[in-house]
Amino acid sequence: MIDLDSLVDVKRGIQKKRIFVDRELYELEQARIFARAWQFLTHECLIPNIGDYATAKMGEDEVLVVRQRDRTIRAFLNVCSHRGARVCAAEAGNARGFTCPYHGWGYGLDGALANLPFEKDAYYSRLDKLQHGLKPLAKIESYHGFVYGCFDPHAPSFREYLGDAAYYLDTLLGVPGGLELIGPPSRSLLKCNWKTPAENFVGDMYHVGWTHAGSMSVIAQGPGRGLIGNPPLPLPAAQIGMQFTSQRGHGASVTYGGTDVLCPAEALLDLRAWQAQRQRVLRKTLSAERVNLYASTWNMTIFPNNTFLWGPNTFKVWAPRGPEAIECFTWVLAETEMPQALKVAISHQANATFGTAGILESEDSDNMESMTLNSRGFMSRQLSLNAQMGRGNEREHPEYPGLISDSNINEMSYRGFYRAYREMLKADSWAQMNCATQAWKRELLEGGA
Ligand code: UNU
Ligand code: FES
Ligand code: FE
Repeated sequence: MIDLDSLVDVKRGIQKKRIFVDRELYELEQARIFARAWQFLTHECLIPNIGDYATAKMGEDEVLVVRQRDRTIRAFLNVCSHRGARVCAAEAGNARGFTCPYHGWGYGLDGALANLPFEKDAYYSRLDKLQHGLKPLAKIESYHGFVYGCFDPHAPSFREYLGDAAYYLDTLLGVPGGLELIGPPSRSLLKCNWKTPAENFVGDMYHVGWTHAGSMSVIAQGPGRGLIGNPPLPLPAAQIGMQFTSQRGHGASVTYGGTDVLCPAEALLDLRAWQAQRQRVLRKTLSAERVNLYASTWNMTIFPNNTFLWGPNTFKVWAPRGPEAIECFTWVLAETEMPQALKVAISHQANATFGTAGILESEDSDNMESMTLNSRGFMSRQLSLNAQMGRGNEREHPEYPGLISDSNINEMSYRGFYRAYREMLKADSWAQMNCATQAWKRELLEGGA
């Protein structure tokens, strides 16, 4: 039996290093997190037409997401009901149905078994086709065009799952015309535990001026340049940014201004003009705080393993493949109403910085792989991880929901992520989680007291 309280000590803000390599814990994560949490699948704009499909990963399961004849979206395990081969081998495309490459069982767009070879001659019509469709997901929802799925029929709605994080996400998703993803996603394999990127994106601005000092010194523009090498902050921390965390572990670090920090010089003026015009529009309906959030740089994780950068504009899923490996999917994030030329510039920026071969991506990957490999040793894995930065400074805010800290360089959202992680591993049901979470703020606040 795993002693979760000793692996994740919420009050002290520490975790055991073995969380990155332990096989038994990994299996528990599959059962309790990836089989129950909402996970990102695709964006509606990537499967606009009837018969359009994309494959996605939920935990280690492969899922086939399909636009139906009535224009709704359904999703199924990409597993043939006959002998279990992968039904659809392509990453994305358009089809009238799906035929398994092994023995030719044919499924409709709705996942129903439509064609059974030798149905009369060899099965003597005794196989009930209705019982042998593709296994559908329990839940699927489109949130402002972003499609999420869930295997657990008892899970709350995606909006409820977001909780306090919805306020922050809606600030971006609510721009006129909304957001879109540019695909297909690039895919890469990394030798790291899935939590190493999830925790980095949930709120690590600490590493940016240091890990990325090399690439930032070449490409950073504007005020972001001032952070290279982690010099003393030029302003009080509260004027540089904030961090938030929420009940289910979603969180972010927000750096005020500087969304153009990594923007290529030739697109800089266009991007600034676009954002200035957007801010004028948003000011009519949103509070000053929210307009400021729109105009800021974000690192965010939607628990468990969906992360994005607002500013550099990459949107990712870090799908687990065993304790020490992941498959990373990367899309580019853009505002739907942006002119095409600006989307192209953003796409170049995103791929050059945090795409598969992005120069900042490789700096991050080095850290994520070393943290994982370095947790394998018998002695090393008994050490602890420290996420105590900013303890005692977390607080509630009159406008911002959840808990916030008055600095973007902080580890409050790490503590929030691992608090929710431990709770989801421990709880037998959503009711138990809901009961435990009523005290979530108190537990984090008491840690700092
Ligand atoms: O590494 C990061 N998370 C980052 C780097 C975020 C924003 C700008 C640069
Ligand atoms: Fe943070 Fe070493 S300084 S991991
Ligand atoms: Fe980074």
